[in-house]
Amino acid sequence: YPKLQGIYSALLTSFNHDGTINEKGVRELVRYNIDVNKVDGLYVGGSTGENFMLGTQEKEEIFKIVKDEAKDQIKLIAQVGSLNIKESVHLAKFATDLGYDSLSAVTPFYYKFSFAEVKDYYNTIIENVDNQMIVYFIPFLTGVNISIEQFGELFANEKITGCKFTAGDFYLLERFRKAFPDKALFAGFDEMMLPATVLGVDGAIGSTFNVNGVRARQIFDFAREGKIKEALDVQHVTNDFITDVLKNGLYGTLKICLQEAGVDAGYCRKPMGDYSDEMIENAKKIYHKYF
Ligand code: HMN
Repeated sequence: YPKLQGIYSALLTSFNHDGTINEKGVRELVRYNIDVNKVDGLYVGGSTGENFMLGTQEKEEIFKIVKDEAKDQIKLIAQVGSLNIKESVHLAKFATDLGYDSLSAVTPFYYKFSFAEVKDYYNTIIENVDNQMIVYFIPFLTGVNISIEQFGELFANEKITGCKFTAGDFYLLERFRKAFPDKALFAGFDEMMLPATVLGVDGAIGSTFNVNGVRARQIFDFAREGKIKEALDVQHVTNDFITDVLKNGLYGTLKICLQEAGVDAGYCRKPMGDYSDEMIENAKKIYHKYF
């Protein structure tokens, strides 16, 4: 399987006000990421896609629309992880048949699964599909930690080819890089992209790249060229932006920013709340301050 690398937006999902998928909006989000953010790929069905609040058919629909819009212009990763492993297996086949370049699955969460169970989950999802798997490691939301030794056990399956590392533990990140130089390692926290790049990640997957993708690429490229001062200057502006966005509500603010940029990014899905007038005002100000 080809090794993935570069800048990937964790794709937002555009919803109508009633919570149904806004197909036109999803297409516009894909186009904006390709044409304006100039990403190398998209991570579809992740946290940012509000995936864990969706039904199976809705997940299928999003995978279909995104592939249909992106064609082969960029790489596509389908996040298929779910507590319903039958659904994961089904979606893994579905996305592979559509031509997705890789699968990814969040570590199974909520119940305290043993590592043996986590390992079996990954092996089961990937078993009957001709595709690769990127482990989605996000301990602050799942409560699931994986040690270097355990990553080694997962990688005993050659179809498991990488990790999306959404954690601030740079010691673990460095140990991972040293232990698995050939595995695709993606940074997951946009606000820590510079240090992660210095430690040798192959790319980054982030929510804020939907709006701030151009700066993300600059940080990545500067850091890889050893131009740390230049990279840090861009990271500082990026983190001013991210701090403002997080304060105002992450996904909603990104969507309102995109609306200011002419993209029909729509609403968030319940249980996420509606936009208040104040939130909309703030988000518009944020957009025009940084773009
Ligand atoms: C996804 O699955 O949607 C993303 O890849 C997750 C990604 O790591 C983002 N994490 C979350 O939204 C929880 C980050 O881009 C994050 O939003 C950003 O660094 C701001 O904190």
